[in-house]
Amino acid sequence: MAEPTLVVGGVDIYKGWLDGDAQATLVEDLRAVVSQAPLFSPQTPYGKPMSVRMTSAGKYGWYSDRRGYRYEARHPQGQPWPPIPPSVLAIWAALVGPQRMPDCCLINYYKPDARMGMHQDRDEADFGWPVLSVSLGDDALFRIGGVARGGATSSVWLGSGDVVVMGGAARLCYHGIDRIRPGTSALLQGEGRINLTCRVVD
Ligand code: MD3
Ligand code: FE
Repeated sequence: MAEPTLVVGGVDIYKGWLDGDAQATLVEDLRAVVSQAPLFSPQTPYGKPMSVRMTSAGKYGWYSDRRGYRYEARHPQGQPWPPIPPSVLAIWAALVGPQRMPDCCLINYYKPDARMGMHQDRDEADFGWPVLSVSLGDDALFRIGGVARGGATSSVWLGSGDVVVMGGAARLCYHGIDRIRPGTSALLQGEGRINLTCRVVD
């Protein structure tokens, strides 16, 4: 398996894993997903809309409303989620392995003022599988802490084409996105950032 460029808080970061052509192909494939499964703003269990807009591909999509955080087999409009594009699965196969493909590819879209508060990813059944994340578009300030809320954190800027793999002890670390830096990438039409997170759910 490939060696990460750097390891921050136990998370493996592959800087520039995707070249410009690969990034452009991904964006095209994701636009096709979004045309079938439009972006929406999930409500938190506390009733506030999230600032990040989302949709998913795969067997399950991540969803949230007043009833809580969970995975759903259908988009809120009722249709099944589109399949995960082969361009995304290829990244998973290269960095996680080909034995088991992810059940969900969550697509997060950040406008310049969007952020994601510190949280754990714990809605999946088996934390033995890593989460893989792909950054596209503007740079984002990523923050990672420990497995308990509060305590020391480390920050790192993620740029377009960077891939992050969270496995082992890091799988349950608190993490979030403090802010994005608009205008740092020309990949997308206008400002913003896309993040993909691939997860095994069942
Ligand atoms: C560290 N997304 O969708 S990806 C999320 O950039 C999420 O949109 C952020 O956190 C984003 O849940 C961060 C990097 C990431 C994803 C999952 C992790 C880091 C992680 C799980 C455990 C530890
Ligand atoms: Fe997360």
